[in-house]
Amino acid sequence: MSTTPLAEPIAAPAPHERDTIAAAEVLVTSPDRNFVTLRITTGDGLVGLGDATLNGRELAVASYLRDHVVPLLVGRDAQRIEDTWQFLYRSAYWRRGPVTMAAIAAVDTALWDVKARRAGMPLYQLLGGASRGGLLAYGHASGRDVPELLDSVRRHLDEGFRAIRVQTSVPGVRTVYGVASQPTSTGGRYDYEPAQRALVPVEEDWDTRAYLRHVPGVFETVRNEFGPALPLLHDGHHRMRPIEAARLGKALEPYDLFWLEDCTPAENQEALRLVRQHTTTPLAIGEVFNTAWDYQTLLREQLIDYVRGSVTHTGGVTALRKIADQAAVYQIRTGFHGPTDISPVGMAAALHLGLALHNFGIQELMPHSPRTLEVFRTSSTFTGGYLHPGDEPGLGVTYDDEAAAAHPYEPAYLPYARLHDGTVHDW
Ligand code: EZ4
Ligand code: CO
Repeated sequence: MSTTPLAEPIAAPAPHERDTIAAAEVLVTSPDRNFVTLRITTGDGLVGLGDATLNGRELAVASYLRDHVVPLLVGRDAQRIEDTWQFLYRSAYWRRGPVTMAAIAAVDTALWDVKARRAGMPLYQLLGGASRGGLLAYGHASGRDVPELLDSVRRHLDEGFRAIRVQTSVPGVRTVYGVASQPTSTGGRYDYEPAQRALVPVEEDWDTRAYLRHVPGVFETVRNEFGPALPLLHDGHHRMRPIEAARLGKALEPYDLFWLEDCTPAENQEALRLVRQHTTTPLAIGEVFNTAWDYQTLLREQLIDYVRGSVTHTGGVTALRKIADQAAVYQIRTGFHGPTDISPVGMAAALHLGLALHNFGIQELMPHSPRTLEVFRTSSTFTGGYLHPGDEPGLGVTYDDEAAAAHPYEPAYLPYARLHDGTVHDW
């Protein structure tokens, strides 16, 4: 009897000396808000950056990286991005989760930065080249009353925004997600910044029935004031039950929203079936998702129109690109999360990916404060309503150690909400 000889194991070639990861550092800084950054240096001194910021849980990711990932990276081949991703994801045994996936994202993004710098190209060129001239961005207008909201929309138009998210206060509710406490930017921070520096989270209140009564009239006013063409968006921030979300989507149909975001808590994908049956208002979801599996039902059953993940929280460029490609099969487009708690590094990665993807839809933009931009110097631009990552090799972001050192970590938390009877509600 003859037996087929088994193939001998074949090892990948050892990395070229210059491509070996020589160092990986975890950098924590707080220029107006906390950021965690991974910096990888190769044998020949090329540097790559990755964002690992998880708002309100920053030090958990810093520890995950410092204690459990950095020791595994040193000596590995910086060119092998996919292999490193799979190694970090599968070898941990404990899969998924925001801390793990933010840590993997930082490694992945830093390695893409290195690879693009090595190639002497902006990252979007390695991802297939530009599919468009720039990325349509939306900003956050809000108001404590309708006149203040209309002023805020006007100010965003003056600043160049060509798509606007509208959040409004609600009569009878003291504090509402997305509404700035000041009518204008103050202290270098953008209008609405949910995380507060404190040792415990701030408590807010909530009343879904009051919200549902109020919001459609606000959109009617905004639509009448600014005409039919301006793309308007709204974030429900996980506060509604499915039937409530369905009702809001239906009530907003006359005002032609670009999207209704996070209308129900995101972990129950099946909830979107009910919402979808009742409304043609486009739906966006996923800023708290961290893997492709969180989108599985939503994409396969075409229950959403926009994928809200971010490079920072979904396992990096490698993973978010796969999600976007899966979405493309169903004509679902991207609308990546872009709050200030995603650092300029994470933002740059999103811009390179968005520029290259065919099914890019829109990009959220909460401008970073001047102090943040002194630590993270970025080549990205915002002109005429469009974002562009710039044409420097890599991501186009550098990290200023000296500027960063002036801003040590400070505990900060997102708020949380209680109903008027004291019950904790989704925030
Ligand atoms: O509450 O980024 O669409 N944007 C949002 C954000 C999130 C924060 C959480 O860290 O919902 O304002
Ligand atoms: Co949101």
